[in-house]
Amino acid sequence: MQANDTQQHAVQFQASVKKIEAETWPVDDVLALFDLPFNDLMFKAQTAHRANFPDGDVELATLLSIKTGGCEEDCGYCPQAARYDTGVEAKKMLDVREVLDAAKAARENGATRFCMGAAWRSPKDRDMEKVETMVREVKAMGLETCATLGMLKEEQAQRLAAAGLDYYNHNLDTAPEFYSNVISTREYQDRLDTLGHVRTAGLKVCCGGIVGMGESRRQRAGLIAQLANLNPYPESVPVNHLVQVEGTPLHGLDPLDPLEFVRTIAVARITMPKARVRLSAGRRQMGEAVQAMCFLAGANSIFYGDKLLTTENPEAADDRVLLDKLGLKTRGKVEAKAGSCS
Ligand code: SAM
Ligand code: DTB
Ligand code: SF4
Repeated sequence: MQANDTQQHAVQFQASVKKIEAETWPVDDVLALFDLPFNDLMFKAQTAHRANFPDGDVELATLLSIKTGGCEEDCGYCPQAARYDTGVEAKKMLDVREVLDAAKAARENGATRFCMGAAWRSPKDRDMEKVETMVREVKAMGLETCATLGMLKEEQAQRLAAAGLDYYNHNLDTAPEFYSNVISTREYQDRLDTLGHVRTAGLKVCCGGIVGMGESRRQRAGLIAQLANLNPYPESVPVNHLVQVEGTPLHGLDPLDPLEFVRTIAVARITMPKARVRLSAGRRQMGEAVQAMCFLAGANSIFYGDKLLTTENPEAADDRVLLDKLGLKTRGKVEAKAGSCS
């Protein structure tokens, strides 16, 4: 090959790499996965799952609402928005001690990740110190730490990273073109900006969305494409089934076909093969058979504990029975560290 040919070849190669980086998963390709015959989709998802997670274990993550209710945002699905009459009372932030007690109980129950959620549009600078203490001390117990506090400024993400936070959860929630049907008080781009600050701070990204909000299959594919095209894609992908709460604008929608939820999990697994795909909100309404199909489709993480933030989750004891029935191992138990908060 002549030198010129070689250079031209290198330029062409670079261009094709750039294109791949720019959009690894066009929406049409993701939609084509959704449209596969169910068994073909499940086979592809199982193949990706086994190749990337040969142990096949399930991660147990426990959630705690550290600041409940009274939120100024208008997310149409959310029982914690102050403007909807849902019966959720606004409370002040928990004390560090209460959070550590809950983290200890989660660890004793077998959880390896502890996720602290706050009903904020974004944390106020005056709240940061207390949250940092929570993160530092939960981390010292040997648990992986995750927080979901709303939009972050770059400096806030850096502070959380310095406190020892492992993951930051911030969801894209839905496809860009459906977003304004659900939320008006912040933009899709605001969410992408927060995710950028989280990455720059060196935190791992936990980012997913909600299905069953009246979106089309193409829009579900649009959400997954957005997530899969993040570069790199999130380490953790929570797929929430809308929990319909009376008083929220999305209450009373026709329920999503459960097989469509299973398809969404499978497509997340195929397009983000190394991510922990979390079967998140909505498990209580799903029943065992649908959950079992979700595990088969590649879900390998759950929220574990009888409460999500404000709504019910299956009892931990029932989850242990289900995992046992399915012969699913859980991710290694955290051993209590000597000298850690007890
Ligand atoms: N306030 C912060 C925020 O919005 O980023 C953090 C907490 S917020 C409750 C975290 C996520 O929970 C939302 O982005 C949404 O994906 C999910 N969520 C809230 N209400 C839900 C519901 N009723 N059903 C399913 N998922 C829900
Ligand atoms: C996520 O994606 N789902 C969790 C967690 N991240 C914070 C929250 C689900 C909330 C369900 C409604 C509630 O309990 O208030
Ligand atoms: Fe507030 Fe978060 Fe609920 Fe939206 S999802 S209303 S930001 S707590």
